[in-house]
Amino acid sequence: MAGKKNVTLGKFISKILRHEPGLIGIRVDEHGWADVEELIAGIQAAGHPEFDMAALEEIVETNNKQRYSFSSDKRLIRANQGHSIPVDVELPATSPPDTLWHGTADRFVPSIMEKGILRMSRLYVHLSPDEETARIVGRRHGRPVILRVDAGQMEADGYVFYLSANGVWLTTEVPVKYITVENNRD
Ligand code: HQG
Repeated sequence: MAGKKNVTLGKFISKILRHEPGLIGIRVDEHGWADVEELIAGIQAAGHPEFDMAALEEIVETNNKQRYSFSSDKRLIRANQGHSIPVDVELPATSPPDTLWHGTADRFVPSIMEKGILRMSRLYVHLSPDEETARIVGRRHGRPVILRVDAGQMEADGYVFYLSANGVWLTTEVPVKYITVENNRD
């Protein structure tokens, strides 16, 4: 079980690795990798003097969504997906299942059904392999609505999909014609 402190530190690490490495004065390379020693030193200096490699390893291993990966020698670390900074985490293009799901909040649906699902501040639109996961994602923003995405037809029409190391499906956009609003049973 990840403790409360680890959840807080995990969120801090996500923010650093996906959005703002400068927050603790470090850099990530073009593939999203940060130097583990620099990350640890930066987090220590940011008010967590007890933070060390063992604590980082525990967070990486117990993270509920497997958000981070070490390089094989454990000298580098990166977020598996979710970036807003422009990095290439070298995801292979992967054939999606026929149907994928996107969880959003009810207030976004009119705009989505006009413009499609856009990547907003992130590098990709995030799609879930099942409705339950999509519902959890949608709930983060408000009253959840589940959108069914015709990924099979999108692929047939030339859209490329990527599967992150932690099971999130990514693509650049989902035009309206591939979206169906599911009945909201929440
Ligand atoms: C919405 C979490 C208006 C979109 C989750 C979403 C996920 C539009 C919000 C990952 C729109 C962006 C990503 C349009 C899209 N008009 N609203 N045309 N197109 N939106 O957080 O997908 O915990 O950037 O529906 O589990 O919610 O961080 O994306 O509601 O995998 O690892 O704009 O974040 O993972 O919100 O979540 P986000 P998301 P982590």
